[in-house]
Parts: sequence; C-alpha cells; structure tokens
Amino acid sequence: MKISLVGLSGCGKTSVYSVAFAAKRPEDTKGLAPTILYETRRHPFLGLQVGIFDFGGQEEFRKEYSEKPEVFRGTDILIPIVDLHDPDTFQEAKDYFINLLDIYRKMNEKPKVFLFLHKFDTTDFQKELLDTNVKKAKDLFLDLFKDYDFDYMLTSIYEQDKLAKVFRDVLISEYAELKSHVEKAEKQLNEIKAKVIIADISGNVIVHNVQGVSSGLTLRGDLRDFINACNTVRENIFMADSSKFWGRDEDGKEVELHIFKYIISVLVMKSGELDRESQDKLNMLLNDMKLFADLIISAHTD
Ligand SMILES: Nc1nc2c(ncn2[C@@H]2O[C@H](COP(=O)(O)OP(=O)(O)OP(=O)(O)O)[C@@H](O)[C@H]2O)c(=O)[nH]1
Ligand SMILES: [Mg+2]
Repeated sequence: MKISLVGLSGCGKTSVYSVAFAAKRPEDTKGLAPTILYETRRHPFLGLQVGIFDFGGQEEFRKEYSEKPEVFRGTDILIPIVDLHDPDTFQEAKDYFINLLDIYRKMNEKPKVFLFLHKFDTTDFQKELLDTNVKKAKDLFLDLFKDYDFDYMLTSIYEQDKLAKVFRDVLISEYAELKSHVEKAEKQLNEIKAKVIIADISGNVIVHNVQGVSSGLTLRGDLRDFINACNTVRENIFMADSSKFWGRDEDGKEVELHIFKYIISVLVMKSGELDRESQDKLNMLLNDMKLFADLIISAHTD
C-alpha cells in the first residue's frame, strides 16, 4: 500500500510521520530540517507492507514533481496536509493540490483522499485565530475533492493518541469489514475490568484501554519485546498459527498473551481473577479478534 503525504513546506508532513509512526515526541519535531525531494519509509501494519512517501514541499521540489509526475504513481491513499497556523498559504496549497489531482487524472488513478487540516492546536498560536482559520480552510478545501472517496480530519502532533487513531483508521479503510470489528473492540474494552492491548505482531497498537503504553502507533518497547519473543516461540517451537502464553506472580498478578494467525496479538493484564461478566466479555473479545485475524488473512490473499 502506498501513502503519499503532500503539502507546502513546513505544513508538518515529516512531523506527522515521525510522531505517528516513528515514536517521536511532538516537541522533538521542532528541529526538523525541510525534506529534500522526497523520503520513503516502509512500515509493516497488520502484515501488510505500507510505503509512506513524504514529499518535500519546498517550491523547487514541487516544480520538479510536476515535471516528473511518475513519483506519485500507484498512490492508494493521498494525504494532503494544510497548515492551520498559516492561512496566508492556503491559496498556494490549494493550487498545489489542484495540480496533483490533475496529475492523477492524467495517470488515470483515483487514490482515496484524507485531507488533514493540521496544527489544530494552540502550541505557539492564538486560540481565537484557530477557529477562524478552520472555517476558512473548510470553505476553501472541502469541495476540491468531491469527486473522490474523501474524508477530512482536524489533526495535531500534540494529540499523539488521536493522530495514531487517525492513521489506524486510514490504514484499515482499505479493508471495509475490518472497521466495524475495531469499533466493536473499542466498546468491549471499556467494559472489561482488565488492562487489554490489541496490537499487531510488529507492535502497532490497534486498540487499548491503558494509558501510556504507546507513542503514536508504536507499542512500548518492553511489551513489544515480549510479544516478539512469544511470537518466536509460536513460530519455531509450537509451529502453529495461533497460540497462548500465560504468566503469574506470587501476588496473583497475571499476564496473558494471545496470538491469532501470526498477525494479531491480545495482551491482557490483570491482578487476580476477573469477575464473571468481565471474563465473558473478554472471551467474546478474543473470539472476535480471532475472526478479525482471519479477515485480515483473507483480505491479503484477495
Ligand atoms: N503547533 C504545531 N506545530 C507543528 C505540528 N506539526 C508540525 N509542526 C511544526 O511544524 C514545523 C515544520 O514541520 P515539518 O514536519 O518539518 O514540515 P514539512 O511539511 O515536512 O516540511 P517540508 O519537509 O519542507 O515539506 C516543525 O517545527 C514542527 O514542529 C502541529 O500539529 N502543531
Ligand atoms: Mg519534511
């Protein structure tokens, strides 16, 4: 799957990538240098290789792309990014997006479009102006993509969890049936009196009900290592698609890890026995995740 991040220089493309996928802290993006030409990164997600193309937005590079538009070819998901802190550049951004749509039209391609109205925060910015700019941006940009499979969102790197969810939803938008499972899991998690983290085997968090276990999509390192180790045992010793791991200390603290179809992992942490209702709900969740894993596999083979 190819995702293309486009927008003017300084609108926040590399920052969005770094915070959502590379576990960077938002503040650490302040020193980022402008991207030269474009950068590609591979990121495994739900067993799929996702290629993220970050197209530097300085004028010389935009000019270069319009002369060699092949770089945009094969984009499944186009993410145009608008800097809400800089309304003076809206028109220039719009012209750039119009050019890009023209390029796709000529190539006979129709990517899905997710417009990010970005920097929706008041870090180094006045609150009163923000609302005005959102309105202005909506008026200017929303009908640009009306012929496309299109959605827009208000994003900020300072809301890392929300940004991770936006990307999770963007990534699973490729599989129509998956979304309802994720939404269902989100609801079920609220009703289970245990800490539960659902992630893929590469350590991308899909859903969780524990604070501070991820930065962006990336699961905390120690838990990622644990899943990795168990996954190795599953593969090399059990030689099975799915398996369960379980541990307990003297005080009754328990950790349980379920791996489904070498793609999905569900980590459950509890202090002692769960009440009956939570246990029932957890069992339902586990069943549903098993199904979820099957769906992913069949989507890949399609
Ligand atoms: N307040 C705020 N600042 C942001 C946000 N996202 C990015 N920035 C800041 O915007 C500046 C530019 O970010 P970059 O990610 O380098 O911009 P870019 O779009 O990659 O720019 P080019 O590579 O030149 O195309 C950095 O100082 C970031 O800290 C955001 O959501 N809110
Ligand atoms: Mg950049």
